[in-house]
Amino acid sequence: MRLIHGTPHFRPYTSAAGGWGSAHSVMNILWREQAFIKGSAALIKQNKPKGFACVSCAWAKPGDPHALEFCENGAKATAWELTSLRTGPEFFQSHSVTELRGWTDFDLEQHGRLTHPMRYDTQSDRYVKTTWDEAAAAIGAQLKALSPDEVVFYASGRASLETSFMYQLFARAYGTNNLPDSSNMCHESTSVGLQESIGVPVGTVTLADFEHTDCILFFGQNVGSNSPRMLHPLQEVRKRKVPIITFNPIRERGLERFVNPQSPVEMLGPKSTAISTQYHQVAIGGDTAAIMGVAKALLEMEARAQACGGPAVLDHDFLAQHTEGFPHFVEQVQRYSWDDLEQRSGLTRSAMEATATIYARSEKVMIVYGMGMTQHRHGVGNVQMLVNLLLLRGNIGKPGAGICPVRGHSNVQGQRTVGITEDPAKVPTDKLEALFGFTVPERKGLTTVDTCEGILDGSVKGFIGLGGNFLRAVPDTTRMEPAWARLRLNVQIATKLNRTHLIPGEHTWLLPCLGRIEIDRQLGVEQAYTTEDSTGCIRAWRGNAEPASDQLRSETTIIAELANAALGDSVGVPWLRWRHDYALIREAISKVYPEIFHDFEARMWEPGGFHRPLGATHRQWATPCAKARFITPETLDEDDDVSKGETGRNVLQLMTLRSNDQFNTTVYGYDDRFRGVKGTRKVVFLNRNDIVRLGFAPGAWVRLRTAIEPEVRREVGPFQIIAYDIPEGCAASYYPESNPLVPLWHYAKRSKVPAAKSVPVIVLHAQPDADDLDHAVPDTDQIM
Ligand SMILES: Nc1nc2c(c(=O)[nH]1)N[C@H]1C(S)=C(S)[C@@H](COP(=O)(O)OP(=O)(O)OC[C@H]3O[C@@H](n4cnc5c(=O)[nH]c(N)nc54)[C@H](O)[C@@H]3O)O[C@H]1N2
Ligand SMILES: Nc1nc2c(c(=O)[nH]1)N[C@H]1C(S)=C(S)[C@@H](COP(=O)(O)OP(=O)(O)OC[C@H]3O[C@@H](n4cnc5c(=O)[nH]c(N)nc54)[C@H](O)[C@@H]3O)O[C@H]1N2
Ligand SMILES: [Mo]
Repeated sequence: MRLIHGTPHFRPYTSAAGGWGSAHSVMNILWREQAFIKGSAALIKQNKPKGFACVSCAWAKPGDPHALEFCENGAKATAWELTSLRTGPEFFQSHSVTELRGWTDFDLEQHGRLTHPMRYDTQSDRYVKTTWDEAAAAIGAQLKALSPDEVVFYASGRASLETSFMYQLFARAYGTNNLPDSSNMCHESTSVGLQESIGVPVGTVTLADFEHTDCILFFGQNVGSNSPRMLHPLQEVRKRKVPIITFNPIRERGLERFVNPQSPVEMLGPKSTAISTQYHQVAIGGDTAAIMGVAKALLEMEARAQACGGPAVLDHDFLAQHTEGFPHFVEQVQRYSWDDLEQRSGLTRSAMEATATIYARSEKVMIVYGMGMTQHRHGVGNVQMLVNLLLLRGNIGKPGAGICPVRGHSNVQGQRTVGITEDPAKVPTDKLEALFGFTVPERKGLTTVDTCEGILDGSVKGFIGLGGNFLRAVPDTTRMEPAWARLRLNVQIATKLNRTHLIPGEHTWLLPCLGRIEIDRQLGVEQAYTTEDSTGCIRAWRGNAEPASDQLRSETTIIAELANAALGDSVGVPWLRWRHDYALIREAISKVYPEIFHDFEARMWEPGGFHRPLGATHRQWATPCAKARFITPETLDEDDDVSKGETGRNVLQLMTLRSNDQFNTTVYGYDDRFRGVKGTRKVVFLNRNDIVRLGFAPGAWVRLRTAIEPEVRREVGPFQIIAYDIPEGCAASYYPESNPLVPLWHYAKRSKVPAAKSVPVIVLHAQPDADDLDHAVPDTDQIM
């Protein structure tokens, strides 16, 4: 079943990000989801005090919001949740699970919101209606029969602080630290890297810093699609003539030009704002070398300044007083010749010097970054190199400066703050034990990659998913699916049907929950809940739309009831009472984390919320040496995997990306407007010289095969080649379609984030599937 498409085509996108294209795209999805009236009413309250928090990304919302405080993709996420379409018991009666496995990600979710609790029935191969009581009792009994270390409690990053706190308490009271989450595939390289370097696991920049900064460096983050509300502060910054220097293998539209779709003047006039003042198309995985190059240029400038008695380029006072490891960093930088650095980064010496010149001239520099840095074998090293660059001129711990990881899911940072982590050393276990009268298990739990390994080897037998689409988001999906089917217990708390729900285990339950935009009434009282954004800002929200079905329960209620069924009153957590009044959960949170959450109930309603305290923002470094640390990678070329497989010039580095029409595994449509792609996702972007050199032509159908560990066949396709402005030796295709290419073991050292941005691949000739021919693209040669 295919619901949309139109004729696919590729045409270079020449307009700015935002603008009429964005407005048009929002109208389209509101109509398609039949959510025009409900959706439009909701959008007015999006990201407003007493309104609801956008369910899309984690970018900060201002305390004094604009009249319409949402972006194109936030509006799509709202329409997606408020859709009038439903996936109820009749739907499951008409479609077997085997049949549904043949549906696309788009078609599955497009069918609308789940409405009833469902149980998988093996005999009929269908989901059948069940009751909440039956589900809770059966799941509770299964959990009692399994040993705690065999069960995994996964969290995608949307659930509120209240739900997340309760969820980790449930897992730990049950007896395990198996609490993997989506950040294990995302910004874990940040949590590990920043903690080691500056003593905090999160970014130091707040929205206010954008008002003071005088230079922004932007690495590997696609702001136009993935955090478009940030385009507003960026536009303000550009109006002050502040330089923005971007490092990205491809020229992302949102990083080039922007028209604010909410400004009538800009929409009707010819003007757009140029975002990046320098744009460096670094090779995939070449950032460490590029930053080394910038540092090398700075050291050379410093030497010249010293020789002629000019003002210092580096902040020597800061380096002496606040840092450790600077001499070793200098040694390492000096080890590399400009030739080495040019070759590894794919940039010219003059590009790196041009960055250094602006950097040296600026007093308050911030660095913004995303998955282009963290999802590499050397993801942690990448993050630490960004810190090293900032430390050279004291750019952490003063207004307008700092490090700014752009988080993904809207509460992914917050769920970690309240204890969702596999590492018990990161939670105040003494407080949990004193308050709730149970012993927190000492053994470290499983991360996402560990969980996959456990599923493959059979040691993980039970899985509870608090949101997400685990089996589609993880690496090596072709290997994972058959193993997943051996799970004894599979419980999925979700809003829409996705592929993870369609590989049932022995006992499988699909539990539909309220979305964040919906009113959550408990004993007649509308509940509020809280989230933490990418800038460490915590605030309260309330849903404002009527629920999609009267059968839906809040995530908090569902967890309380499962915990009660599995544990009863064997621990001192009043699960059932908490379910009815979320203020009680907040009270518990503030007892466990008083430094962050004191006076929680009052402060959460402050306009703009409140910030969690972060030592690094006032130069108190919670590292073992009480200083900020230069941590320098020992080599530029840490990704030595290529030597383990195919070698030579036919191996390309593949990055797996999001289109402008998806939220992770949720596919809103088949267009990637800013990259000029319409009507298809089955494409691979290649440099024209590589296409010719490898004996292909634009528009050719190919398969991609992983070029490491050749004994395991990892392949995807057929995809069509698009000739694109991407560095030679690099390739790009869409996530999650290309996840089967990422070997499970191919993850960032130390953080275990799958290296989804550097997969060595080779390209093979292929025939299109019959179905694909209907959607073949006539004009693939036209792009860029
Ligand atoms: N609309 C929408 N919003 C989202 C999401 C979504 O899917 N849709 N997902 C959310 C989530 S969970 C997350 S984590 C974020 C993800 O947001 P991003 O961090 O922007 O993630 P990606 O789309 O994977 O894009 C990574 C960017 O890094 C670049 N890149 C890739 N490899 C390299 C490299 O080696 N070096 C450099 N310098 N750049 C590189 C790519 O060209 C691309 O521009 O967005 C969140 N927001
Ligand atoms: N190859 C490759 N793989 C990647 C990435 C990549 O760039 N490349 N990115 C990685 C990243 S950064 C991330 S964060 C992960 C994402 O991994 P996940 O967080 O596991 O996946 P999502 O696609 O965000 O989950 C979508 C599902 O969440 C459910 N859902 C939506 N809203 C709610 C809600 O309010 N409550 C509940 N209970 N359920 C809800 C819906 O059923 C929907 O189908 O993927 C990772 N995988
Ligand atoms: Mo993410």
